[in-house]
Amino acid sequence: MIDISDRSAIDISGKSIAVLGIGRSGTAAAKLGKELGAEMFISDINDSDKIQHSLSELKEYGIEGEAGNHSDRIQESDLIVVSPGIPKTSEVIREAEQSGVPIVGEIEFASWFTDVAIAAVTGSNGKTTTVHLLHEMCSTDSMTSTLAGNIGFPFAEAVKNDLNAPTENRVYVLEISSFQMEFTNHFHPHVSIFLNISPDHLDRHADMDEYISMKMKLASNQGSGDFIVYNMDDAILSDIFSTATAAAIPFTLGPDGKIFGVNETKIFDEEHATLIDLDQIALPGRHNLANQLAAASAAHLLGVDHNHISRVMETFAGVEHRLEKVMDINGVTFINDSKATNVDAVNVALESLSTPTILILGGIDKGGDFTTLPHTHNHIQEVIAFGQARNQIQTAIEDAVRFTSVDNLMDAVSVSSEHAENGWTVLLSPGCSSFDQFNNFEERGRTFKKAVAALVDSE
Ligand code: UMA
Repeated sequence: MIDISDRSAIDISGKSIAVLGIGRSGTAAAKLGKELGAEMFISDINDSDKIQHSLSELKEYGIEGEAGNHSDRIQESDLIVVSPGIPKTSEVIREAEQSGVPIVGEIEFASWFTDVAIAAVTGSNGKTTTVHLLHEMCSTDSMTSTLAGNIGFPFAEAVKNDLNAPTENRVYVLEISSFQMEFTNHFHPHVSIFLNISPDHLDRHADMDEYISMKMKLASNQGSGDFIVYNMDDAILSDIFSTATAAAIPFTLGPDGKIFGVNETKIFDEEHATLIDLDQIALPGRHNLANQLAAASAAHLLGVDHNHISRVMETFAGVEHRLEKVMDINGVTFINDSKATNVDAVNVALESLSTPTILILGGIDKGGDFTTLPHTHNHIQEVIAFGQARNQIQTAIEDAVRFTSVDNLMDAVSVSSEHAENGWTVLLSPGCSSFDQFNNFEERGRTFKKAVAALVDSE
């Protein structure tokens, strides 16, 4: 077995390592380990065409694997690397825990092989927008930023690329989910960024306390010289970080942020110099202002010039699948917010709109409460629900607003276009994960956009 207690002494060369899950993370971790001289074996409980395709690609790379079951070979390895989608309650993990083989997540594994500074963003909502903003802010003449993690580009792949072509003055900007923190020991961001905490993934984590404690692991190895950027408007975060050992840097939508403050008209810095006028910021919405402040504070700590930070704020218009305007058809605006996989994100999307709205919800429920949506947001005219959670959503919505149940997203788009009136918005903000009908939220968002485009073609 590999002794992982001392990070600086970890040596995987010649050791046998089993990787669980042949998705993006698992594939990248297996290739990274192979590159570093370990004997890699990869295993997936499912046996789809896609997995078979990945297996043959990995075989060409010199990595053996299996699909359809997790064999005993896993428990005989020196180390197990787990993909984020595999819960710690799964059978294969329980067996591994009994056999005593050390288990780490893909993020932890990758982090052993780089000393590049890491800025890691977590939170229930806004992570994707914030990492994109921070990545733009850290892409300067003197700094190279690599964006990786939960956004879909595995950290292990980024680290492997850098082994082959190391770049000076690099920073890794990582989006980190609670799943990715389940098996970490030494993972150590230089700057950790905590956006907000609200109920999410309660189908995976035992309860809210466990969910919060997974997120907090992001800061557990930080010490003097490191920074925790946190949202002091969030009661849970504010409570936790008032006693942090790493320098805690609060941001807020008010004037009292540590690095930047906000008043009615502008964001200003510690010297009270204007960073930017609020009406010059390209990305609308108060929730996005919080994301901008988080990214700007982290960028400042990483040494980025304020002129460059404000230039990014002036030009950054948003991220695909996150409140993305698709098009206007006959006075109806279609918005793709497929990245909203929990009810809190749906609330944020609805708060940013004031027009009469048809809300499309559905997918696999993650323990969210849909009941309050039509009562909190009076502009909802109708809820259309699709997929596995649609009956559950119907029960929650009751007769608060018009309700239509459909099989799939394509049907939801076509019903919405029949029901929407001039001046209305059709918002896909599903509040659920996508895996009942799609590979991921990106595929769900693209399907929505195609279905909307098809409405134009059919006219
Ligand atoms: N599997 C097993 N054994 C099991 C259970 C599952 O082998 O007991 C297999 C599955 O069959 C599957 C693989 O494990 O083939 C699943 O791996 P994965 O779900 O970790 O998929 P990846 O492609 O590696 O994607 C992961 C993240 N997925 C999840 O956290 C669910 C991606 O985040 C991330 O972009 C990617 O790594 C790159 O690092 C997606 C996500 O939905 C976007 N994240 C959640 C969210 O944002 O809400 C947390």
